[in-house]
Amino acid sequence: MSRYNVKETEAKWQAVWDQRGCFTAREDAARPKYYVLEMFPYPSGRIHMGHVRNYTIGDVIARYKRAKGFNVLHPMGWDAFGLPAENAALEKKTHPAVWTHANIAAMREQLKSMGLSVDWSREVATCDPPYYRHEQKMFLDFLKAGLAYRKESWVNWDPVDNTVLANEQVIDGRGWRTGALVEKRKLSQWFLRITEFADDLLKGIESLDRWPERVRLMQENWIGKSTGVRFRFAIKDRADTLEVFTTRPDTLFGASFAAISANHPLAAELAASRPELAAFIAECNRLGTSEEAIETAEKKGFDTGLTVVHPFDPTWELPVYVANFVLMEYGTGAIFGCPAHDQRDLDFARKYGLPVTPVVVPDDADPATFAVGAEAYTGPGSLRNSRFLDGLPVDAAKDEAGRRLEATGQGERTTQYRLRDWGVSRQRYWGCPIPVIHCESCGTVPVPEDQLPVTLPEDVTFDKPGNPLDHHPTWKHTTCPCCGKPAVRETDTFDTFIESSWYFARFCAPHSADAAFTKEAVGYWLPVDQYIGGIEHAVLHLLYSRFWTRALQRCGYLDLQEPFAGLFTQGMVNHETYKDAQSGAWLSPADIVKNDHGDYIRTDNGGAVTVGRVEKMSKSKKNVVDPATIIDGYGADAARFFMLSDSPPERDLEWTEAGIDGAWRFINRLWRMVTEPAVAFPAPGTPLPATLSDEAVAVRKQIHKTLAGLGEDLEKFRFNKAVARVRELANAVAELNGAGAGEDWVLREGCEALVRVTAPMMPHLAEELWQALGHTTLLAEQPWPDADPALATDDSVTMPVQVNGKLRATLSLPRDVAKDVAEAAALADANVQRALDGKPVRKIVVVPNRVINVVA
Ligand code: ANZ
Ligand code: ZN
Repeated sequence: MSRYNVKETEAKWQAVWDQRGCFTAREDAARPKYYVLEMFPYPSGRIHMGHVRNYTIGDVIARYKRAKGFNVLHPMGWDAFGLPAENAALEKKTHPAVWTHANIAAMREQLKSMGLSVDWSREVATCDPPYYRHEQKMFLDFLKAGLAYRKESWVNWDPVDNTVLANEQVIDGRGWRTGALVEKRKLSQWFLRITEFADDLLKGIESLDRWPERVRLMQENWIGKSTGVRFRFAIKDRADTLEVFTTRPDTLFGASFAAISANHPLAAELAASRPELAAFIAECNRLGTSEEAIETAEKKGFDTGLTVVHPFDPTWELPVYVANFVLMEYGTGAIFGCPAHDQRDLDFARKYGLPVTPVVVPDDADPATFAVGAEAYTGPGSLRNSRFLDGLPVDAAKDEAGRRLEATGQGERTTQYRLRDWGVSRQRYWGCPIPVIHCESCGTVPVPEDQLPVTLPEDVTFDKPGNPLDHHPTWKHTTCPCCGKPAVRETDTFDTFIESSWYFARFCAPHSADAAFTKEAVGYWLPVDQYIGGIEHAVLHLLYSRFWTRALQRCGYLDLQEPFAGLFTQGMVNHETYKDAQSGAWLSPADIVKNDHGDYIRTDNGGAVTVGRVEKMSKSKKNVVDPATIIDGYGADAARFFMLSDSPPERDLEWTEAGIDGAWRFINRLWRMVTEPAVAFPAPGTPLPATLSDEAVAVRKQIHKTLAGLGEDLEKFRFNKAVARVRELANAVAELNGAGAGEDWVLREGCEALVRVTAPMMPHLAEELWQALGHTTLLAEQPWPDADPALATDDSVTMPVQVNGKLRATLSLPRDVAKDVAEAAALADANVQRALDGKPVRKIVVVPNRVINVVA
C-alpha cells in the first residue's frame, strides 16, 4: 500500500498556484464580484488554532465562490500596531518595528503553508507609512468636516510609573507592572464624533440581514437609544439649577433624592471648601473608568447638604448626594433617584435610609398592599401616590409628566444615546502619529498634507516609563506651519482600532500611492460580501468600521455606508485540560501520553495526570496545540478538514487527536481510491455508457444528490454537514467493485465528484488527485460541478406513520405518491395494524412526502 506524500504535494501545489497567479484578483466589470475577508491577524509571531479555523472557513468560501464563477477578492494583511510590540521591545531589547516585521515574515510563511487561496500581492501591514499616511489624511479631512475634535477626558494613570495605562493594562484596578492603585487623570485628547451617526448606525443595523442576530443586538445595545426628559431642579438657596436626565419622568412622585457624579462641576465647587467631599471624590475616581467597574461597585454617596425643589411641588425638597454610580459621561451627569423602581436607587436608599415609595403598581397587584422589598419593581403597571398621574398606565404617565415639564419650561423631551464619542489618543509609541502640531501662538495646527506622512522616529528607547515619543530628544520639536515659530508635535498616537476601520477598503487598491484607494476599486469590490471573525469584535471593531465608512462617505472618499454585507462569527477552538495529579500544575497535551490502560501519564516521569474540562485553548492552561506541529505532521489539508468536520462553524470545536487522525485517514483513503482504483478508469471525457448496472445507477444518483446538497451546505456555512456528505459519498463509491456494466465509468464520475467537492476544504489533495485522474488543467481554476437535477432528486421518500400521535412505522414510498396509495400502504403495515388493535380507523391525514397520521 503506498502512502500519500503530504509534505511534498502540498508544497508543490502551493508553488504552482502561486506561479500561475491563480488567486490574483482583477477588477472585471463583466463578472460578478465576491469579496471574502477574514479579520486580519495581529502579528504576534505564530498562528494559533483560532486563525486556522478562521482562515479555513474563509478559504472554503473563497474557493467555492471562485468555482461558482465569481470574481473573488480574498486578501490578507497585518493589524500591526499595538502594545505587545512595545512590551516585546522592552523585554527583548528589540525595536517594535523589527519585532513586528519578523513576526509578519514568520506568520506569512505559516499562513502560506495552509494553502490559502489568498491574493498575496495585496498584502498590507498597517504599521507601514505607505498605509498609515492615508489614515493621517483621513483624520485631517475629518477634522475639517468637524468629525474630529479635542477635549479633556479621563485616562488611567499609574502614579508610580507616571504613565497613562491602556484599559487592558489595568488589572483589578492596579497598574499591570507596578501594581499601584490606578488613578483617573484628565488629559486633552482627540475624539471622533461617532455620536453624530448614532441614529444612522442604529437604523443601518436593520439592513444587515446577513449578520448574526446576536451581533446586531449587541450593537443596538451599545448605541443604546433612550427617550426621556431633561429637566432642571431649582436648587434651594442658590440661583442655579440642577439639570437631570430621566427615562422615567412618570416616577417623579416616588423621588427621594437627587444625585450628581463625582466629576460634576457642582461637586468640584463644593469640594473646594469641604475636604471630606474632596476625599470622597478622589475615592470615586479610583474606581477606574470602565462602566463595568462602576456597575459592580457598592453604591456609595456623600450628602452635600444641598436640597432641590420637586418640579411639581414647590414645598417638597429632595437631598442632593454625590454618588459613585452616576456617570459624568451620560445624560447630564445628574439624576433623581426613585428607589422603588430602580435597583441602584433602591440599594442606595436602603443604605442611607431614604424613603421608598412605590408609584407604579403592577396590574395584578393590590395597590393597598403593594410594597417594594429588596428588589425594585421595573415592570409595567399604573400610577399610584402620584397626584395628577394616578391611574395612568406607565407610558401615558411618562407622556403627561413630560408634557407638564415642557409646559412649565422646566424641561424638554429628548433622545439620549449611550454611545460616546470615540477617544482615539493613545500615549504610546507603536501607533500611527496624530498629524497635528501645537503652537503657542496658533494653537492646534494640522500638519500640511504635503508633509504627510508624519513617521515614527526609529531611534527610541523604552527604558523610561511613559511615551517614548514624548521623551525623544528631537522628534517632537518642529516649526509651526502657520507662523514658522518653534512648535511641538502631538506625541500621542492613534488607537489601533483606526487601522482596522478601513483596511478592507485599502485591500481594494493596496498600491494606490496618492490616495488611500481609488473610487473605481472600492466601487467595484465593496462592500465585503462575507466577513468572518470572532464574536469578540461584535461591538467595537465592527461599529468603528461602520462609522469610519460613513465618515469617509461624508468626506467624499466613497459612496457606501455599510462595509460588511455579510458577517459570520465562528466559534472557538477548545481542548481538554490536563494537570499533574500531584502538584496540580497545568500540563500541555504535548507533555503527556496514554499508557497501556488508556490513561494519560506524564511523558517525562510517568506521573499521573488529571484530565480536566474542555476549555478554550489558552497559554495559561497550557491546553494549546500548535498548528505548525499539526501541519508539519499531518499537512494543512488534514487540519483544515478536521476544523470543518466536527462542529457547526458558529459553535465551539473541540480539538482532539482522534479527530485529526480521522481526517488524516480519510485523506489517505481518498488518495488510494483514486490512485489504486478497483478497475482502471476510462479516459477523461469518455461518454456515458449506454447500459449501467443497478449499482452503478444507484451510485450515480448519490453522486448527484451529494453535488446538489453540498453546494447548498457550503452556501449556508454547514461545513460539518458537507463533510458528512463527502464521507457518505466516499463510502458509496468505494462499494462499486467495477465489475458490472458501466461501473468503471461511474467510478470515475464518483472519484471526480469527490475530488472536486473536497477542493475548497482540502485543496492540495484535490489538486493532486485531479491530476492523477488524468487532467491537465488546474482544479483551482475549474468551475463547480453542478448536479444533474434528474438524478439529484430522490424518487422515494421515507414517510413516518403515526397512530394516534405515536410513531409506529416508517415506510419507503415513491415521491409524490397518490394519497390513497399512501393510506393503503400505511394500513397494510403490520406494526400499524398491531397498534390499531382492531379499533376502527376514524381518519387518515397524509402530508405529502412527510408523514401519515392515522387516527383511531
Ligand atoms: C429616574 C428614574 C426612575 C430612572 C426610575 C430610572 C428608573 P438608560 O435607560 O440607560 O438611558 N441615569 C441618567 N443619567 C445617568 C448617569 N449619568 N449615570 C447613571 N445613571 C443615570 O437609563 C436612564 C436612567 O438612568 C435615567 O432614568 C436615570 O435614572 C439614570 F424608576 O431617572 B432614571
Ligand atoms: Zn504658529
